Amino acid sequence: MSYKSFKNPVIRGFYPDPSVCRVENKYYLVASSFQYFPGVPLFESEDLINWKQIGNVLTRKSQLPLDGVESSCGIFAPTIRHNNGRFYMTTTNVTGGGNFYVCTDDIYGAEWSEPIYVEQEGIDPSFYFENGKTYFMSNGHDKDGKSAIIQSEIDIETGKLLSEPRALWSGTGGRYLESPHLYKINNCYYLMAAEGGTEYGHMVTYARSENLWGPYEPYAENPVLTNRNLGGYPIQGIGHADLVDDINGNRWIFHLGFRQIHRWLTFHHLGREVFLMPVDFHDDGWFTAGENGTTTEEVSTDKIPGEIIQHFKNIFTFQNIESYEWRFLRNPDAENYIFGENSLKIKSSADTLDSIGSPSFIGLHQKEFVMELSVRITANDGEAGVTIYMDENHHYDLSFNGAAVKLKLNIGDIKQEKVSTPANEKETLLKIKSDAINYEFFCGDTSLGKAQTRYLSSEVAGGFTGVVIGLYSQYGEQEKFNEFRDFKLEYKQYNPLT
Ligand code: 6LW
Repeated sequence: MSYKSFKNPVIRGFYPDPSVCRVENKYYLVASSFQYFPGVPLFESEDLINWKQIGNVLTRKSQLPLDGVESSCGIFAPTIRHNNGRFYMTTTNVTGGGNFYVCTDDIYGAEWSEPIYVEQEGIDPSFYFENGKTYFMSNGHDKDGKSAIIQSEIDIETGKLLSEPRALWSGTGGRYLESPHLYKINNCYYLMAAEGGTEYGHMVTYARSENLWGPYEPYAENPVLTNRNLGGYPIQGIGHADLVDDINGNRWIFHLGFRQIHRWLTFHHLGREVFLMPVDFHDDGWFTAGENGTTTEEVSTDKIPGEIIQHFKNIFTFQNIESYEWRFLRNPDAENYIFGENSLKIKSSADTLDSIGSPSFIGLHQKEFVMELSVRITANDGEAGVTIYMDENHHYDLSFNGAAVKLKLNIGDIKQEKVSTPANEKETLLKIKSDAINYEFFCGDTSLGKAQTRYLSSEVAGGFTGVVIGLYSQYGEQEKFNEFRDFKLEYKQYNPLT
């Protein structure tokens, strides 16, 4: 037997709430996107461990109205499923419209449909298809007002409820019962959920039944997967999971987790990422997951062919970034951005990085603790720069206005212009280097100082997102573009255990 080892997370950076489906030998995965546009990034894989983004599901304002949406609101957890040749993605816009789904017959080509709304309470909607019927589940409440996973039958053409939502299971008593997914495996229904909240107490639990509507019997050893008892381990917050089978009949659990910045520092700023562990079904019909019910950074398995090599994209330049990898804040004005061969021009909008509007900002999710970034900026109007952005109240900005390079730190109510150094040329070179603990900011080769990663973490900023590295323009008054050239972002893998 040949053992293959792969590294977690398999998708790195802020891509929370993964949901996966397989069609023949290809897997498709979606993640939450909150206030970012386009919404619900879509990935593809042929081997479970190498993932490539192939687009985004929500690409139009009519599907994704985000005006004035607060950070970490907007689009919550999605589910992707394939039925009768059609892909469906369901999610919640918590700021407007609630639960809805979109569909496409061609995941590589046409854009997805307009939203079809479903009048069912709760978040984390999911589908189960059987015998021409569609069942729709979400988190919600039972008749007594207690948290429960609820399910209705819907008309898949119109989204109309064909039955009242009914409670299926109330979990094991953990807070925030959410993330329901239903599967039929070997003639038995399995209802999986997450509990404990998406922080250090997060966990995956499940129950099973011979009947679609229950009663559901909980797995006696719940939680089936959690790292909540692994103090000091760098991977935490394991939960919100989806099962998928491969073409050889092996089963896998995709789920979210996060990497804390150091064994003894319980902060994470890269957001919740995508992890993968094997699942084992036993003769009694119950399943176990992961390594003794936990998620590890290094996974050794005989279920992935030995010849498959895990690659990560570690260098990002204007030439190799796919258009759909860029993230904008809320609904952007496309006229503020001009893409060239090795250049990007950005014109200020009326909004700034400190607002919940749509500042002129175009970003990439930070994928590794250790990175080196450089970009050449020609400033023509207002301020142009690079921001290490968690939300409007938590961001570090390295900026240039044609006269000075400034490092500005924004940590909640504390805002400090840490350094300002004169730079009289119209063009300057900005650099940022980071490790798990600090960012260091440079004008050319001159260091302007450091700022700690922890103040941009979810533990400090709150919310559900992770750091996005943004190129921005603001405070322009003449409708002129600032120009960014020679952008290079290079990552190194790093294990906080070593
Ligand atoms: C998501 C919920 C959760 O909808 O956090 O960790 C919410 N799980 O299931 C936002 O990501």
